[in-house]
Amino acid sequence: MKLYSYFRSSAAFRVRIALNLKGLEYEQLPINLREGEQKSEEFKAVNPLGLVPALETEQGALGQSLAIMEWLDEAWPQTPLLPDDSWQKARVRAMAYSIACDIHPLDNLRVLKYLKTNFDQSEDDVTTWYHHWIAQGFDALEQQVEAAPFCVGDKPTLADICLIPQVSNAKRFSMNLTSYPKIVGIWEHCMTMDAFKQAVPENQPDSM
Ligand SMILES: N[C@@H](CCC(=O)N[C@@H](CS)C(=O)NCC(=O)O)C(=O)O
Repeated sequence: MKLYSYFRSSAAFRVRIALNLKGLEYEQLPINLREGEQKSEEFKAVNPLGLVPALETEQGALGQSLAIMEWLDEAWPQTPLLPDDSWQKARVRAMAYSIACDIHPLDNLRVLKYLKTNFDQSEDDVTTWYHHWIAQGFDALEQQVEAAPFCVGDKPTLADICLIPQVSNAKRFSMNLTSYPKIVGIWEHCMTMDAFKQAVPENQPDSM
C-alpha cells in the first residue's frame, strides 16, 4: 500500500501508527503541505479533498484517516484497534471523534492560514486560537480517559492513535500540558512503543 503523507500531518501520523501496530508494509509518498502540493491536480485526482492522508490500495484510493483505520481494522483484524465490548468500543470512538472531528479541524493548516491571510491575524493570535481549541478538547478528554497506559483498557485503540499526534502538535506549539497528567501519562507510555515511535514526524522520510 502507498500512503500519501506529510511528516507533520497529525492525521497521517494516525494512519502510520495504525499500519505499524498491524505490522503492515507501506510506502510513503510525501505531499509537502507547506509547498501546497495537496492542492495539485495530480494529488486531487487521488483525494479530491486535497488533504492528507490518502491510502492507495488494490481497491482504489481512500481519504479520511478514521475511515482508513476502520477499513484496515476490518481487513486485517490482527492487533484490533477497537475493543470487542460494544460499550467500550463506543467510548473509544467518542474520544477519537472528539479529537479528529472537534479539535483537529479547527487547528488545521488551511484554517490557520485563512486566519492569517484573510483576517490579518498575528502569529500570536493564531497561536492563542490553536491552544484554545486544544485546551477545550483536552479539558474534557482528561476527565474521560482512563489513566496510563491507554485511554481505554490495556491495549492501544483508535483513541490513543488520535490522541498521541494531537499531543505532539500541542507540544510543538509549546502548549503547557501540566493540567493534563493522565493525557501526558498516556503519551509517555505510547512513546515507549515502536509502532508509535516509528510514526513520529521526526522519523519520516520527508522530515526536515
Ligand atoms: N478529516 C481528515 C483531515 C485531514 C487533514 O486535515 N489533513 C491535513 C494535515 S493534518 C491537511 O492535509 N491539511 C492541508 C491543508 O490544510 O491545506 C482526516 O482525518 O483525514
